[in-house]
Amino acid sequence: MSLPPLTLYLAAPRGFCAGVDRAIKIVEMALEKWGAPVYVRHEIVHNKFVVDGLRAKGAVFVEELDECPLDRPVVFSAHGVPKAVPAEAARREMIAVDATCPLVTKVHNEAARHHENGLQMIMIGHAGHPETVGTMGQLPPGEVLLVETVADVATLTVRDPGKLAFITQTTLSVDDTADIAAALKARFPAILAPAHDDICYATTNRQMAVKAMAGKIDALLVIGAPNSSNSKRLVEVGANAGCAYAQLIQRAVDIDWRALEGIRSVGITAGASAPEVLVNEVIDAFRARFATTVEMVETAVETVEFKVPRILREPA
Ligand code: 2E7
Ligand code: F3S
Repeated sequence: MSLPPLTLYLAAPRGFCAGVDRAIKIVEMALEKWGAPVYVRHEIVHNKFVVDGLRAKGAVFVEELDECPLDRPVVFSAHGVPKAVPAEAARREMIAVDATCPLVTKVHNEAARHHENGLQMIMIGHAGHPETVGTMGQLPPGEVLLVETVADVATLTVRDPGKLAFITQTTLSVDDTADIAAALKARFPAILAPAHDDICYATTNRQMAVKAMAGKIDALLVIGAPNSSNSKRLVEVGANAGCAYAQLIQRAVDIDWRALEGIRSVGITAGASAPEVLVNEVIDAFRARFATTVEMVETAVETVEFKVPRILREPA
């Protein structure tokens, strides 16, 4: 029996960004340097496959510092931590390695600089997400106000409309953020803005590739975790760009084959925390069911790399 034909469009860039590469390397190098167990505060990146792999090598994942013994190293996840967390680790005299993405640290520094200049901050982000919690936690309570939607802008109560700046989470929808930033500028004309926003290159590039493939595909599958902000944004971008069927899947086993019946072209991308082995697993699952042709939709080439912290480059 011959298999039905199907074209798989593969987004490029997709998958791991430089911050994720670095964060995973930090945990691996910490395990090499100090042996197991190495504690990691929060999932190093939001991917079960990555977390399970590191757990098998001796990493122990916890949510709070007080779950870590004093005599073992602790790594802070790529999403960043409130200022109180490294301060508490230092007070406890723990070895702490910070895997916060340098592009998140840049936003932390931006917030601190505005605060020193007497500005109150407004953060565009998602409530409760660890990056938002970490960035807001760089400043004292009340100094960073959160907005999630254009509607939130109208209800903000600020200290002084003439002394404001805004920052953003790095993994937001580029288009939604532009709308919220415009609403902020309309309501507070004096607000200081980042050059564009604080959305990182990886988020921007992955969204751009999805937009480029949207017109060619009947369905979009985004490989990523349900708690991965950047992955969820890719599903939304696909839906907004006209994909009638856009789904987040963690692995090939999550594909709803019945929903794909009769479909002839599928777009595949992966969030910044999803490893390429899972993309290959999904491609193989298609090859088993369809006469599959794979085509690349490449909208950017990424060359960004980040160094690991010095403590891991020095001998033990
Ligand atoms: C850190 C940051 O782990 P992720 O899925 O995280 P998000 O923030 O998208 O939920 O992806 C990698 C990553 C992205 N941003 C890590 Cl601040
Ligand atoms: Fe950093 Fe962006 Fe990746 S903030 S961890 S480069 S998705």
